[in-house]
Amino acid sequence: QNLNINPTPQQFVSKGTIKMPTDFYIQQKNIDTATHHLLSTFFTSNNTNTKGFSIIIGDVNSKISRKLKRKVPAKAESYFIKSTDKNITVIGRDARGTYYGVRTLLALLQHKEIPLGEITDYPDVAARGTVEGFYGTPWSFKHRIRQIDFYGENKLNTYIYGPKDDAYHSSPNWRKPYPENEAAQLKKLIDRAALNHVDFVWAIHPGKDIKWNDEDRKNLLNKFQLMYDLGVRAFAVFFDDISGKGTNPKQQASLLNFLHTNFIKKKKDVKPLIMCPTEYNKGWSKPEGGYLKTLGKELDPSIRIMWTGNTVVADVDKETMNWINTEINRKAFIWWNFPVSDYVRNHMLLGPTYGNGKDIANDVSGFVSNPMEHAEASKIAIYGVADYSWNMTNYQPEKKWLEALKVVMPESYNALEIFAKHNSDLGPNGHRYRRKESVSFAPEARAFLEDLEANREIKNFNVVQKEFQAIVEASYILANSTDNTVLLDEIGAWVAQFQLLGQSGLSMLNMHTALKSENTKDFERSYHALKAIKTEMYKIDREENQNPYQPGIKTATLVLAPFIDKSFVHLTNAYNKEFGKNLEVDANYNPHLLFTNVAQLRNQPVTLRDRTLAINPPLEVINIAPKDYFGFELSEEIRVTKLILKAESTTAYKNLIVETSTNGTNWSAIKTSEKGESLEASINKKVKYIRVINATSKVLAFKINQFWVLLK
Ligand code: LTM
Repeated sequence: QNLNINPTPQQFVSKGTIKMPTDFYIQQKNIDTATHHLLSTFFTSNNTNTKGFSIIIGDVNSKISRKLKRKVPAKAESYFIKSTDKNITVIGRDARGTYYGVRTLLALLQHKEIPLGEITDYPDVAARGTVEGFYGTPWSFKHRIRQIDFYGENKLNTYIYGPKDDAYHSSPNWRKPYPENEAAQLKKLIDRAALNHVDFVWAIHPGKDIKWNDEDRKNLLNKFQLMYDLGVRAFAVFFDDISGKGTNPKQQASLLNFLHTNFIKKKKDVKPLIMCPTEYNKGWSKPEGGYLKTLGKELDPSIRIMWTGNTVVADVDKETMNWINTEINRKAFIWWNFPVSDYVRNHMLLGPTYGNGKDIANDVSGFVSNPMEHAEASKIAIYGVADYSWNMTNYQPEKKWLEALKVVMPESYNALEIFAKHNSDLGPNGHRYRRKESVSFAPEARAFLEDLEANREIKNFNVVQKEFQAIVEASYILANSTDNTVLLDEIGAWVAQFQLLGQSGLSMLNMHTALKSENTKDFERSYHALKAIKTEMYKIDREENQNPYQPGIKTATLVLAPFIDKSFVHLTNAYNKEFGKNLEVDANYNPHLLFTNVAQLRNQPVTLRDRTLAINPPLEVINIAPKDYFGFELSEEIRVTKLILKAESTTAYKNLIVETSTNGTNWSAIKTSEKGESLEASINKKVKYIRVINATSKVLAFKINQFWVLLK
């Protein structure tokens, strides 16, 4: 029997069912405020009295049958439930275990019948949840409240608060207290987390400007105390994405040990520290520098060290864990960079949670997901993370994904499934992290194109037509759904784009039908309709989600959109040939290339918008060795008018030279000037190559916030 509970309980021995009683008699023994509150959400004076169906709830120290207490696993946060036709007993190993037992109990009481039998349950991973650690607009108060409740519902116990764009989390304001209104909201969140048995871990990111002196040690202690006063009982220190003095592992370890001794240990009620290292993935670790080994050796053993895997954005497996755990002398705390989309902001990542090894439960001290700026939409992935980190070996990505869709949209989940299955991949990106998309439709698209290009009868025409119709209908349903308007607010622009894409697919099919029956009037109408739809899509892309990194709204980019484009091009060419016409065939691609020898930039996408050619700004610090360069190789000699570089710190500008070339061998330097925070060059000549080069003999490390050239 499937209990339909997330996360999936470790063991359930079924002994049939009984009809749901109407009245209950609740005996609460040794339960805390959070559990008491949770019980009060279901059991009220309307459905409880001493003659009702008996439910006994307590922990292993309560006065409950010893025989039953022995069945509670000897693991933190575990619980045991026995349900018979006479009564139900819920026993937790500890306060959180009892809370989780009650969560399960309430789920059992949601149906017409109560499942009888025994549930023995515990989490595989100690710390499970999320790290709000992305760049971009931090989640709102309303979203955070919804998240924390969602974590409680899904037995996630950790929310690490570390939004990169919270001024009081990072430099230079980490030293300052939160303004009163923000502090008041944080307090509410911390209280809400306690009510959901979620550890609210407040993270600080001081490494950009930290001074390794007593004053900054005091500043840190002071800020921790302020957060403690707001109710925080768990802390993290992040040293990711920094350069310069702050990256020194000995100093980092010494500071963290200082905080451990002078704050964590003294307080008695605070959890062990969590830290994010500067070399937080294998790709960036330089064993010769001994960074990780130093942390491993010098950090107090209780301090947990975060790790993103073999690269910044990666799935982790046994090998990943073996390598890092040996380096740091402890079990790494996984910071999983999914479904975070701060480096592909024009995409929605709504696919299943998959890719991590199912055999690493004993190798990690924690597993948290870094989500999207879109909190509600991220719940689809987080739901999977809850199950994966609780019951790893039994984790089933697809099943959990379908369940998650139903949880976030209880009415319109079928429409959401159509939308989400085509909006999962990230598109090409600097981290080369990709996700499956349009899995069941991909073979249909391939077969359709093969038939089309071979000028054969299209065998699966109806299947493809049905899919496009479903896309249009699903988009209408979603756009007008009322069962999760918070989600709709986030995905609305993508849904509008998706609907247009579906409509463009239908027009493409009409073009095919018209061509086959030699109906030029119908063909041209559908051709122009498709072009008009594309214009509307272009408008949405230019008007919505205009962030400075990856502006716009992209939908179904892995399979559907290229499929429609290819078919459109093929059909238009065939039509032009057959009827001697000259209808325009769109080729909306960027012919220019990135030109660099910097390994960290090699996969960075280049975008062309109007006449502006830009590198997609990476979020990490880039190390530019002597003579290393980055720039563009144009498709042909083109007049370039202007070059702009905006780095996070302007100190590197004096060490950089802008050069142009017509052949990639002979270079001429262009005069640059510093204007405000930018390095600018006025060029106004025809070139094929243009680059910025490190003209010094030392490595330059800086973040590139903007880099673009203007083409004439
Ligand atoms: O991953 C880590 C440890 N740090 C940052 C994150 O803040 C960011 O969200 C992700 C994804 O872009 N990459 C990082 O480097």
